[in-house]
Amino acid sequence: MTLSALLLVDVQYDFLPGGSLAVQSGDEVLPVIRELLKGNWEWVVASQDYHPPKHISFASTHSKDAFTSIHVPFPYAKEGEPSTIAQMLWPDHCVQNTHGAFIEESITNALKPWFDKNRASIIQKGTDIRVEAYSAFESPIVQPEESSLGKILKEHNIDTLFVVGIATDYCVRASALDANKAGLNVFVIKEGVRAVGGEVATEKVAKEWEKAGVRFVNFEDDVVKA
Ligand code: VGL
Ligand code: ZN
Repeated sequence: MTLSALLLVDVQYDFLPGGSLAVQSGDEVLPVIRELLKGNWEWVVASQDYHPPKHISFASTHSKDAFTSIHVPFPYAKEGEPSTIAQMLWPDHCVQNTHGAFIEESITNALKPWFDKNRASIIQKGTDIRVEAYSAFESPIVQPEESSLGKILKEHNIDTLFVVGIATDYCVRASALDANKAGLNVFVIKEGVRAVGGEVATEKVAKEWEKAGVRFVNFEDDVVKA
């Protein structure tokens, strides 16, 4: 038997139109996600990018321009690994306890029945001021299957994960790849994701997913309804 969970990646105000790191057409994922939340899932997880002020990924922290890249120390480097990593710099976004960090209201409301049934969880990430965390599995700090999300999914015998949210080329990309590494069958739903880098970035990520075995499917595909 297949047990499926739905992962909503960072459906937060700062990634939606009007937000500090707004993704073009990001709001188009909202009706798709509301529809999916009417489905029959074993578990629903919402990830929340949740940075402290002065986070390492903020351009302002380094007095640099956003959307440039620098090298920063990586405190979790293992022996023999480089002690610095490339870090893309972003506008301040999803700062803890600010409006931009909230999960969008219609999605929050649609999640309520799942929490009432005790079949949902929120995973906060990027809470360590020193490290970026694109993946809901908190990569690269922990192994995907050992992360809190990995444990939740294992506990509930989930073998299949459907993924939607923002942004395709960062947090959705990393979360889907980590889910695949954790041994799950992973389906990303096209209509339910949008990329910072638009179509070009989406195609690049789609190729990477294909190589890894992550499937990039349409909402109407039978597999989504199953
Ligand atoms: C994300 C950039 C910075 C994302 C989060 O949710 O894809 N992108 N932080
Ligand atoms: Zn972030």
